[in-house]
Amino acid sequence: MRHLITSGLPYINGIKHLGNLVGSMLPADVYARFLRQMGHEVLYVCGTDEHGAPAELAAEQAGEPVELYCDHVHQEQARIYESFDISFDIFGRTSSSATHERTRAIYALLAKNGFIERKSLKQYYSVIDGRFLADRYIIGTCPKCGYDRARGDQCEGCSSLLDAVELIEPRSAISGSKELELRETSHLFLSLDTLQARVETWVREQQHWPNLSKQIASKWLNEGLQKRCITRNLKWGVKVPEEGFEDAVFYVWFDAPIGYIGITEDWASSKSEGRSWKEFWLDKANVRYTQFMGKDNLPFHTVMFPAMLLGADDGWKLPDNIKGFHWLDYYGGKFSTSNKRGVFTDVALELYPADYWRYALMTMIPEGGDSTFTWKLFASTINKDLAQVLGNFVNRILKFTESKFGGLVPTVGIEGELELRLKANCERLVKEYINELTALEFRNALRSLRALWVLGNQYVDESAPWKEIKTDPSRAAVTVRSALNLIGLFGAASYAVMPKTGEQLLASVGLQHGARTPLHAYLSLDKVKPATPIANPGILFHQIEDETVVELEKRFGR
Ligand code: B3M
Ligand code: ZN
Repeated sequence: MRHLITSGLPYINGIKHLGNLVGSMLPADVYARFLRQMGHEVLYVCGTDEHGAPAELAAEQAGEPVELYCDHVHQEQARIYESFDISFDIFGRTSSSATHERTRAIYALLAKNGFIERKSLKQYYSVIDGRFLADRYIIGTCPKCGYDRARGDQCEGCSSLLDAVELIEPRSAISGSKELELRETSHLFLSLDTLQARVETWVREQQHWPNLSKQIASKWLNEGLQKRCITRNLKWGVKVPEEGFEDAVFYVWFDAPIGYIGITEDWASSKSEGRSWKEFWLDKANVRYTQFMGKDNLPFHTVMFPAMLLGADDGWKLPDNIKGFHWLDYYGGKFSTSNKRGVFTDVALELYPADYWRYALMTMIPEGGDSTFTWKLFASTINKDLAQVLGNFVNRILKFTESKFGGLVPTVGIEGELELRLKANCERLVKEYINELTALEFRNALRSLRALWVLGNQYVDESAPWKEIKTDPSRAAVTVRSALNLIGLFGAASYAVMPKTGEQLLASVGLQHGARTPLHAYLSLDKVKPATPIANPGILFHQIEDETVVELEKRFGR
């Protein structure tokens, strides 16, 4: 079984905040690393989503031509994710020719199969802005719930999908102007209504999806699918292969998910050494496909993209599992790119190493509902879990090995009752951890990981090797050897969440991270060879003091 993993393609209009990272790329990376470590073949595909009006407008604001703007932001985003150790097999771009061509090919199949309709449409043209306004650039009151800042494509108040003309009291989000004219232009529509039955049948088979994904899919299906316009009057985007559409491009949500395929094609042609993208997209039975994304992207992934692939009817692989996340808030309010509120991925890395963020964010992941980031919570997570539990255990054992055993893994001594119990407990927790990661239950998995580290401290507190060394040195040797093996186990188990730390822990006891060494292999607590010299990396995690928290709150707001 090959695993295909995708995370929602980050939009190109700037540097993303931590909420974006924890709601898609980070959990996808933890899953990808975990699967590779367990011996599975994994292809993790992601990239920037580059088309649409927001890209045009962001480029305009930056004073750059849109192509150049996208080049810059793509490079910048790629650099940041690399620094977060996100292990993409490729971080591509929807602006590449592969995605453009694949979009037109899928469009052609949909047209051939009768799922495309041509209709003329009245669309808002803003006289002041001198352009047609894409749906999300029209703001008004939601006809369904009355929220007064609903966007023309979707209401954030009730998450209904909308058509801009349905909005009450529409105005331009760019200039605020109410001088809008409805002008008639010709557009292409995807017949989601005629595809509804196929999508429904498919969704009904997806009982194993997380509840959030099932709920959103059912909500959309129960409302009844409507024909959806898939063209826009913009310059920047995928050209439409139809006469009369020379001034139009495809709607960004039409080509963006096709980007998963196009980017896989780019992977195959540039980095795969002869592999074909078809092995992942046209070999249904031998691929397991898992998607990660924020909840606002769920309607498109649970219904619209599947509808497109089902309608294209060419043997496409559909996702087996779709994991959506709620919002990570900043002090109870939204992280906001436009208002520069919260912590952004570039700045975060200037403050603390990637593993601090990866661990802390994974413990706060908005899985069952929205969750909140505060600096106090961040600091206490680093201090309590990483510094006081994991770091403290590792540092005191390595130091003790240096001072009492000449820095070598002890050779003498026979295991006793305590070690048997320790192994049984490790086995139980590692099994839980593996099951939880497999089930994409990240909160539970992180709790199991921490519980595993706690076992280490409990074990050495109980054996007290600093006393044993005086009364029964061979007992002390057993304790230290077992504890050094625990460091190996902790390294392997932590690796998916904190890759650098994981590798460092393994290296400290003379082990190497092997992509194909499954976690079970460390459970016997005998992988660390007696007489191996240890390598003490020093303090692994630094505590974050209260004064620092106050400073950070001052700098970033609260
Ligand atoms: N670009 C996510 C966003 O930035 C969106 C995901 C596309 S996934 C095909 O809102
Ligand atoms: Zn609403």
